[in-house]
Amino acid sequence: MAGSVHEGPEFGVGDFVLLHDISLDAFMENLQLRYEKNKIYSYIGEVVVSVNPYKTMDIYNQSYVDQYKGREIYERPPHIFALADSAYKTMKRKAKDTCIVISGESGSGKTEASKIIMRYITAVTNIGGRQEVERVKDVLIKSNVILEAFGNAKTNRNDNSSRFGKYMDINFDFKGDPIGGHINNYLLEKSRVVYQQKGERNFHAFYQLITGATDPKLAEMKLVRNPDKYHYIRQGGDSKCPTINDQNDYRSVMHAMKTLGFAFKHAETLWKIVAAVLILGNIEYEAQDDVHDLAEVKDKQMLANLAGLIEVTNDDLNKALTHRVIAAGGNVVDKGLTVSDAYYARDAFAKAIYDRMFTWIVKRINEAIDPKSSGVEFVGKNTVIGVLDIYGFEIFDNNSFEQFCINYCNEKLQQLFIELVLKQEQEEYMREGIEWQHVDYFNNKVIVDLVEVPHKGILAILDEACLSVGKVTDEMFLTAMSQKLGSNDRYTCRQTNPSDKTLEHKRDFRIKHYAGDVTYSVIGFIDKNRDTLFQDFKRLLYNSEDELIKMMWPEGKLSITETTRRPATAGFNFKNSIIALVDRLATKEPHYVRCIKPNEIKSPSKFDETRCRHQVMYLGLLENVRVRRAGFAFRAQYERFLLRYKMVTKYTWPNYKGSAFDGVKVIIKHMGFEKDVKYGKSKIFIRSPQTLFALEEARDRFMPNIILFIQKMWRGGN
Ligand code: AD9
Ligand code: MG
Repeated sequence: MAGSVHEGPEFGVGDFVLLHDISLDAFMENLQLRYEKNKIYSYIGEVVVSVNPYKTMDIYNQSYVDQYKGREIYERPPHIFALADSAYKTMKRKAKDTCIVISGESGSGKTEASKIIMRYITAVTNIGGRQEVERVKDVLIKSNVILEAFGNAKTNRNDNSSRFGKYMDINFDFKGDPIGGHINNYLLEKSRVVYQQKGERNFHAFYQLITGATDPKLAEMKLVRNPDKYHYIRQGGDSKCPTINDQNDYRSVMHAMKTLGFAFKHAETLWKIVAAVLILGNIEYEAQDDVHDLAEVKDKQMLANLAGLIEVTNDDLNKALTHRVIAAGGNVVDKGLTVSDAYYARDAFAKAIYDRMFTWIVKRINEAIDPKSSGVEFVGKNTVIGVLDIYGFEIFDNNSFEQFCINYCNEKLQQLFIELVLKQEQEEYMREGIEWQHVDYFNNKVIVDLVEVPHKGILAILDEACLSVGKVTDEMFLTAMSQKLGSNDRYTCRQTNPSDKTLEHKRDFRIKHYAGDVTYSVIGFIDKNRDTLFQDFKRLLYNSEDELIKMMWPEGKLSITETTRRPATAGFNFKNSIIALVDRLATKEPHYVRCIKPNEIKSPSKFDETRCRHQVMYLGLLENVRVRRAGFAFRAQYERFLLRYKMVTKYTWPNYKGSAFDGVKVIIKHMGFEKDVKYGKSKIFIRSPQTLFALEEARDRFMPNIILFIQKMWRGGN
């Protein structure tokens, strides 16, 4: 392995800050060169840029762990281990909470990166070999297996795509050993439960159950071992995915549940819910008669099977699937559903029951990893490293409410990134007593405000539309939005007048995001934001004989007259959870991994320049380089600097007698770099990359002499 961040010209520059020319072209050229030379990691200062290799790389073994452990970032070629180590060191040495924010589009390698970080942390901790700590590590790693089974799916972009956002805190004791953690999950893509696009699958759990469960178990659940028999999991076409072994994964999930201490009965219920969703998807309706179009379940046996799985009575289930109880003027009345309403209700039911199960699983995992119950003796301050693996910016052909939420989340994270990177730089200069220069950058606060400000933001306008009485359509919401936001230059309404037959009827709006323009179709916004599940289903599940299902639906206890208050909307909840997340991240010292997907075909050798360029632009990487370059390209503590470069002058080699500060000054003077550096309280700051290059080259030149010197010493000593 080459020595330092300066790996030699054939690999380009390891740190983009060291580019001679800061332009998008130069950035892309370097990124591509490095990728082609199998250098999947690079830096922008302390930010790691990672390009998905789409092949197994032998760069995560113990020898790599040893080479990065305890080192400073610039001392070794770029690697995600260096970032993990830096976060860990800050946490341990300064007893400061840190976080690692991983971003990038679907399939760019975020989840893999988060797992590599976890593995590094488990590899460098618990030197004392405490058994309780080993157990905690095992539990933390196994929790992923369960979460991925229920929250990941094959999509057209990624065979193992996380369909939820995840933030995980890992808690450490004063020795720096992991003692537990906590997970927050964000917005599971529950629409997938009832619908998948061509080429995509439902959540892995469905296929795991069907291929992995034993024959008697399947028979007990009234399932057959053929995924194509189930409407909810066959819409994408192919239920098999060559890179996934559902049968083995089922066993791993069962094993992981055991390791995490899930009660056997609870694990059974989870699979029964998965089975129930499969059967629910096959429930069909027919009209009772020609006049009313009132829905009736076609297959009564199927209904009974479903009732058996979720342990409710046939009658109650039948009623919930075909009727709605409504409170009208103090009276409670049963209203039959039309066939199309009944299908709508069925799908809403399937989504809600799965979503609620996922939330319960996260809660249960949190109990298993709770530091207080980990059994590790807990003394002194407990610090955390938070790892955020969350959906990247999404621009599809058709963008809806989900993309709107995801992109809003990315705007928030981008804002935090800009503020923190600048803030960190500013604070460091202040700490070191160095004059700060103002840097111009695009502050995306205007876009965040457009979405989230009270009363006037898009989410507020949407909530207002959802809460108003009478029938509100998506188009009415669009009109209201355009009236209030018409003058905002980040917003464009693309609605056309439906009576003008010469035009295609458009019901879109466009937002100028920091990452580019995105057009959202307004269709479905009201419905998705309201996210209503009829009280009938909640009551049904609350009355289940299965203790766990009952526990998942406490609000089913309320009677119809008690539940007139509308539950908070999906947008409102999402906004609050993201604001809380950002607040939480802001209190920690951040580290960033920016992931790039090199091509659309999962190829280990194709660098699709256009696609990569686009990602570099919307991740704001060039801006990041500029911010970093505006100040000083490089900085290092005096002791470290002297140790690394003392061989470049005869005055400092082999040992300098004075202080490290004086030694550094001798080197800089000798090399003629005085104009390019500033001396802080504990660090030297170097303005231009060329100076660092020259130092590294000088070091490389003197290295052979040093080896000779050491050999001589050895011989002399023997
Ligand atoms: V999504 O937004 O959840 O759809 P991610 O999480 O960004 O997406 P993921 O980590 O799942 O992507 O990576 C996608 C695939 O790329 C993995 O399943 C691996 O096959 C491949 N990958 C990613 N990173 C690495 C790596 N460091 N080494 C080898 C990798 N393969
Ligand atoms: Mg992922």
